[in-house]
Amino acid sequence: MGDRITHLTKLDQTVLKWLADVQATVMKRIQQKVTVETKSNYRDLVTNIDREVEQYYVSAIRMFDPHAKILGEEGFGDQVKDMKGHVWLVDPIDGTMNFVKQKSEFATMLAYFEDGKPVMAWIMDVAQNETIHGGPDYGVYLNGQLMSKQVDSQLATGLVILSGARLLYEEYGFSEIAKSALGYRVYGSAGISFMHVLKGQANAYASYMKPWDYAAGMILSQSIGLKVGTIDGTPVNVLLSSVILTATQGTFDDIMVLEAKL
Ligand code: 2AM
Ligand code: CA
Ligand code: CA
Ligand code: CA
Repeated sequence: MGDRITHLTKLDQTVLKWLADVQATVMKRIQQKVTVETKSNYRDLVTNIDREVEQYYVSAIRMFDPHAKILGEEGFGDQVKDMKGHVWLVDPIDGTMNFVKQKSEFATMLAYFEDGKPVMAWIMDVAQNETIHGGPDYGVYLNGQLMSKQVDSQLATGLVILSGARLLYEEYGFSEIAKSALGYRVYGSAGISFMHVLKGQANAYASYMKPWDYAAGMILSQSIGLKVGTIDGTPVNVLLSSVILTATQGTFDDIMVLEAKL
């Protein structure tokens, strides 16, 4: 076990250095001209910074872990078909619209698996220079400070964070969840949303997400004792997009009761 912790500590320190590099570069580049393009539709934005950061991660991972497979949103990694061996999931800029319009409330995320087993994850709130990092055998840290498990809570007593589009179009029972909670919030970044739940500021976060949107948040949530699952109760397959719910146990159960009534 001592060897395992040494190995995880080295991994953590290595990735934290990459994150410090990315943080400094992104906050400098954000003051210069950012090239914004659209992908699948006019609201689906990508910038030169999203691409540059992903390329940085891909070359850093290749150097550190040459046999690893990398699944990155912007496509500079590999075609990952299974979770065998070392697999990294990368979201270079999460909340690109916030990045472009607010220059705040966007994240950068990495998740690392060995033979399908969650090992370590990192979510950085880039503008705040705040990172939540850790894993199931390592503990969960906020900027290097061990985080404690939150107290359990019910849906009616706290905030839930939801995807704006799903709420607006009343999909997946999101409006029922919002009505049953004390209050609801929409942040426009999966990473920032996960951070709020990890810190105990919200009871739950639910959104339709792609693998790189939720892989890191899922690992950190499970490692701190939060419940993570798909909203329809099917097992999570981290290579597939689905509606993922992360919540305290009590709130998770309350939301699943609502979902069963839909
Ligand atoms: P992105 O900025 O990395 O694309 C915004 O609502 C949140 O949802 C962000 O975390 C954003 O990630 C993600 N997102 C954007 N488009 C999405 C889509 N079509 N499906 C799922 N998540 C999406
Ligand atoms: Ca995107
Ligand atoms: Ca994302
Ligand atoms: Ca992204």
